[in-house]
Amino acid sequence: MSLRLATAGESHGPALVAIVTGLPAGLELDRDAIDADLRRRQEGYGRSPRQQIEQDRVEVLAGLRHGRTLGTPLALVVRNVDHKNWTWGMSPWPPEGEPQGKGTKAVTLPRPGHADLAGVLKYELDDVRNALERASARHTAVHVAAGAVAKALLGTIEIAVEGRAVDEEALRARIDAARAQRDTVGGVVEVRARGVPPGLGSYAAKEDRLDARLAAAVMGIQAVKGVEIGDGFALAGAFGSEAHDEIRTDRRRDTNRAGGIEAGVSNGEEIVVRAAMKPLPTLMKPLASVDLQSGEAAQALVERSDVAAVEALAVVAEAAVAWELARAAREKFGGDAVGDFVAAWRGYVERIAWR
Ligand code: EPS
Repeated sequence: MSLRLATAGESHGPALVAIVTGLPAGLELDRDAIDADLRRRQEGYGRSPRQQIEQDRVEVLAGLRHGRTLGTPLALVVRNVDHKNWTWGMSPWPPEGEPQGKGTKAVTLPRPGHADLAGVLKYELDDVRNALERASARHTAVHVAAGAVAKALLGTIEIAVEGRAVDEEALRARIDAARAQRDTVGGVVEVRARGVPPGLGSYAAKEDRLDARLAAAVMGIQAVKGVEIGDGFALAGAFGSEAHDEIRTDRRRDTNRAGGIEAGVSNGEEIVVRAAMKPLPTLMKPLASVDLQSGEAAQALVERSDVAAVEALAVVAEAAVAWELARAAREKFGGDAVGDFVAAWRGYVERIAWR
């Protein structure tokens, strides 16, 4: 049984869309819980005025009846309220009438660090907007909605996932300093998953390894440049005697340097994933670039943007980790109905006597 996610949507287009397949039937979803995660993603310190325009809410178009999944594809939508200012500029069909609102002029000033230059070269675009709209982290909203569904599934087998920004106070001071200098900053987030039984993921093939899958899921989030599991990079400088988590007679550990994963398989300890986010590439004091139309030196595009989105990343990374753990749990415990899924999990944790 395999959980799959497909998404679509541009930052200033009509809506963001996700289709989730592979959910068991009978899973109870809570609209308020999904919307609460969407709100958490929007609330972080240092966000752009865009977050006052958007009031992200999930709509469900298919796969759910009276709050329970049908075991059929689940279709989720998050509307872009700001689209009302871009109806001409981001019209899916050739726009009618005079150009009006935002996005009417082609963008030709690629920002170092964004998708702009690689996008126009790769896809033969004459407007940077055609690259940046999909590359935008706006799109993470719908991943958070899907992550909330994954967390509901994980909740049935007593797994809880939580993300947070590391050193929040220092981070906020850095954000204030960056804003004053019309600059941007990044930061580090950490996601912890409690209650993960031993045995999710597999060492049988590298693409099955849970750490590889979590790293890919988190690295796939906009602006993430580094991911570590447990003590990660610090382990490279440690002696073996300082690096591993000794096994007690009850098969648990007193330390968790491995971050809950050994040989690509969960070991029953808390899973700990950290991600490093680079500073955002839209600077109000722009970096050097080229005007793609004239070929002349120019300053990069300046448009409304965030100073930092680290606190948002904590929520998005939480969703990504939850998604990947839910996928691994579906593979291990299967089941067409949620009761089958839970029964398989219960039988397994009883067999290995794990609590
Ligand atoms: C983003 C640029 C900004 C961010 C956006 C991501 O958008 P805008 O230019 O419309 O202000 O606010 O993030 C979101 C809209 C969001 O909901 O997270 C970018 O270039 O990646």
